[in-house]
Amino acid sequence: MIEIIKEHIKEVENFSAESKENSESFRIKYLGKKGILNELFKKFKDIDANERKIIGKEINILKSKVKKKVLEFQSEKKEEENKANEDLYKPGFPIEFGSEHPLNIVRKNIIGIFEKIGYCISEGPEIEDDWHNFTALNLPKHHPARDMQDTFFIKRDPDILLRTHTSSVQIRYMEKNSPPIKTISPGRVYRNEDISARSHCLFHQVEGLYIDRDVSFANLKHTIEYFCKSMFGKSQIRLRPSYFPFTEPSAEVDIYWGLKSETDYRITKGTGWLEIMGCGMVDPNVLNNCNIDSEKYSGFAFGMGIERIAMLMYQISDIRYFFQNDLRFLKQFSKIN
Ligand code: 2NL
Repeated sequence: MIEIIKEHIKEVENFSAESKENSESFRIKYLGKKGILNELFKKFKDIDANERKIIGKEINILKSKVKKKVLEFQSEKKEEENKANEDLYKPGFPIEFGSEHPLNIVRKNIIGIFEKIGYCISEGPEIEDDWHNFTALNLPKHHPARDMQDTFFIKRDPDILLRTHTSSVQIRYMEKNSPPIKTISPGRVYRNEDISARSHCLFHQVEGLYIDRDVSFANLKHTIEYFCKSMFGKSQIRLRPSYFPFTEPSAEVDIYWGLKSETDYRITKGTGWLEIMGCGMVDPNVLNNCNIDSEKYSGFAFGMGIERIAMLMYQISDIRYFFQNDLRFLKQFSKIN
């Protein structure tokens, strides 16, 4: 008897149904009322007690193999039916629209404004060497901005670091191109700020650079006025003397925001004026460092923090909102409601 059962097991294992009828007759042959399994169970009753254990086990193996095969056919059949019933005209599942990050919206706005007046976009590595981040920018070896406090170093001697401004991109651009140069460099920058609840290490910046014959401070002022008018709808600005190692003279740009609302009072500390960026005439040393003849060419540069501009545009009170990825915050910038 054991041979007969083993024979059946082999047959079941090798069976594959070519058609619906085929699989149905297979099911009846084994699982039907007068099927093979029932017949085997009938005979099982008359078997010697010492053989029962082994034969019972084999019959059960056969039964489970048959059941598995039958289930396989059934699921195959269902799949085919589902495919046949698929309605190709059915509308798609609704997709939830995401929203653009406010920093991205503002970055694109800024870029668009400068592209209109002929600036190209330049990008570069976030991991920089000492030359492009510091030395070429006229930052002497012991300048405080180079301090461990402000810079994330990846490696020392030679120094490899996370760029602290996107000026490094513009150094690279000047090394590869000759004037006239008109480029803006948006990107991430890193500062090793003191550890406190309010501190953060990643910022976004846009820097601009224009180099040609006879570029003047008046050109710089006019460009910034154009930018402020396009970005904020306000063009009353003032340039306050300032200092950057890479520009001379240097200035801080304030925009007249006005004092129409309580928020205006709060954000301008009651003065109506708001600082929005830094700028200056590119220091001749910087031009020479990039093999641009400072006797022949001059230029201006400016830099602004995207977070700061976005906070003004959208009246965001805390910079940390940008990095928390709280959907309640982010959804407010959706174009589709
Ligand atoms: C700020 C001030 C500034 C620059 C960036 C620059 C770049 C080159 C040469 C000279 Cl390659 N200058 N960039 C100049 C003045 C100010 O940024 O407050 N940024 C957030």
